[in-house]
Amino acid sequence: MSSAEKLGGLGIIPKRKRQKVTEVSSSHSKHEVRFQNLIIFIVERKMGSSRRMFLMDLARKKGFRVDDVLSDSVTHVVAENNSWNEIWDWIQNQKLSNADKLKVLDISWFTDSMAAGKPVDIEEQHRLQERKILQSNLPLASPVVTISQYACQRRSTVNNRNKIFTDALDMLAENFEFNENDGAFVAFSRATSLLKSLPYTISRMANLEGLPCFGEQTKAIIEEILEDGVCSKVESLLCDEKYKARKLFTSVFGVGLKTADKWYGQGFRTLEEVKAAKDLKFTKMQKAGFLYYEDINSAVTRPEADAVGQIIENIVQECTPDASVTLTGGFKRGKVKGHDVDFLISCLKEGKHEDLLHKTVRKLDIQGLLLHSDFMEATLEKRKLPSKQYDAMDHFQKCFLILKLNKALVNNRVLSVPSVSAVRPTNKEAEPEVNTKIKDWKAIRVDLVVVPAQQFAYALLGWTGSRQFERDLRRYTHHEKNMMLDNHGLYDKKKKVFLEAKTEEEIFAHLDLDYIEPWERNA
Ligand code: DCT
Ligand code: MG
Repeated sequence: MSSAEKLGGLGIIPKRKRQKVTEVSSSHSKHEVRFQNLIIFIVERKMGSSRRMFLMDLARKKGFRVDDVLSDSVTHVVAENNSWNEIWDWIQNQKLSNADKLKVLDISWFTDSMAAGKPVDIEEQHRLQERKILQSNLPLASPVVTISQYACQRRSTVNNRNKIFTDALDMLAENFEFNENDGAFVAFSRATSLLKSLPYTISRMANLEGLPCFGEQTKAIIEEILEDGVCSKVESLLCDEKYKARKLFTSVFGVGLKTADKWYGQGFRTLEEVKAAKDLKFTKMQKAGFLYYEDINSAVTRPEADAVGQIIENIVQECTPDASVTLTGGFKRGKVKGHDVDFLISCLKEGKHEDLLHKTVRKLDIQGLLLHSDFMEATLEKRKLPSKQYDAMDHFQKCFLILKLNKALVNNRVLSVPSVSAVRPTNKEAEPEVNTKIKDWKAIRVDLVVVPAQQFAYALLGWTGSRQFERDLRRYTHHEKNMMLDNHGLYDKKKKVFLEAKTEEEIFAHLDLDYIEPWERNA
C-alpha cells in the first residue's frame, strides 16, 4: 500500500479534495431521535459553518438531537479549536439560566460518540482545555497558544488529531535514527511529538505559527502533505531497499540495527533468505524471534495484556504474597494495542525480591507457559548519580519473555489448567508446535522488571513512557531545574541530595510540573 493510500484512509482529505465533503445538505427532520436525554449544540466559531452543518447532519443521522441555536434545552456544547475559557466567556454572554449545568466538551467527545454510535462517557480528555490565548484573531490561524517545547508540559492522549503528519514524521525520524543522524532524529521526534499534543488538526501552514519544535525541514514536510496529501520523502523511503530491509530484519525479536545492517550487507533482503542461509548463526533470542514471528508481530490487545497480567500476578503472589505486579508501558497510557506487555514487580519489604524473578519465571516454565526468557541481572549495587544520557537503560533486574497465552483465557480471565500438550517443561524452542493443527495459544512478548520499593515511583514514571515523554522529562529536569532524573531517582545538583518520592505525583511536584496523567503521556 502506498503512503498516499495509508494516509487517505485516515479520514483526512488533502486540501484540493476537501471542499466536497462539506457540501452535505441538512435533512435532520427524517431521522428518529434515539438518545432522548441529551441535546447537542455545536459551536460554529473556528469550525466554520459548512463543517458544522456536516457534523450536525452526521449526528442526526445517528439518532442524536442537535439544536441549531443555544437555548436552555441544550445539555452538551461541543467546540473545536477553542479553549475552555473562550467558550465559557461566550456562554456567559448567552444569558442562559442553566449555564452551570452545561457540559462543555471538545470535539473529541463528539467524534468518539459518532464512532461508538451512542453518547460515550465523558472522560477527562473530552473536556476543553483551559488555555492562554496569545493571538486569537489572526485570519486563517488556529488559536496560537503557549505550548511548551517539552513533552512533559503538554497533554498528549491517544487521540492524535494529526496522524496524517505524525505517521510521515515518525517514519522519517526512524530512518534518521537508523542512519545515526542524531540531530535530525531529535528534531523530527520533537516535531511529531508536538503535533500529537495539539487539540486541533493542522489544516493550513498558518496553524504552525508560534509553535515550538518546528524548523524548515519539518515545516516543508507538513506543507507538502497539506498540498498533495502525501510526502515524497516518505514515498521514496517506502521503496528504499535498505530501509525496507532494516524494518523487516529489526521486526524479528532479538535483531538490532547492527545485525540488520550486517544481513543487508551480505545481500539478504527477505526473512526466508536469512533463515535459509547456511553460514548464519542466530542467538537464542533470534531463534525464538523467528519461531514466533507471526504472533509477536501481530499486536498485543488490551484483553490479552490483562490475561497475561492475571497469570503473572497469580504466580508472583504464590512466590511472595506481599509482592505487587503493576502494568506499565503503552497499556498504562491507554493504548489499546502494543508490541509487548510491561510489568513492574515490587515488594513492600526490602530484600524479599531477591529471588522472586527467577522463581516466577521457573513457575511459568513448569506451567508450560514459557516459550523464551532472557534475564538481565541488576547492575547497580550502590546508588549512583542518574545518567546524563536521556535514553540510558536502567539498572534493574529484568527478564524479557515470550509467553504462551492460552486464547481461552482472553476476555473471560478464568485460569484454566494448561492443556496436556502445554504441560511439558522442555525446551519449547525446539518444538514445532507453531505448525500444529489447531493453535489455541498466542506467543506474547512480556517484560518483567523488579523494582525496590523506594525506587518504585521513579521506575513507574520511567517505564510508563512514552519514549519521547521520558526524554523530554529528563531534558527539562536537567535544563530547567538543574537536577538529574532516571528510572531510579531524582538528584538535586544544587542541594546535592536525592529526592525521595512515593508516587508519580510527588515527582512532578519536585519538578514544579503540573501532573500529567499516564494517558496524557502519549507524546
Ligand atoms: N523504557 C525504559 N527503559 C528501557 C525500555 C523502555 O525506561 N530499557 C521505557 C520507555 C517506554 C516504556 O519504558 C515502555 O517501553 P516499550 O514497551 O518499548 O514501549 P511502549 O510505550 O510500551 O510501546 P509498545 O506499545 O510498543 O510496547
Ligand atoms: Mg510496551
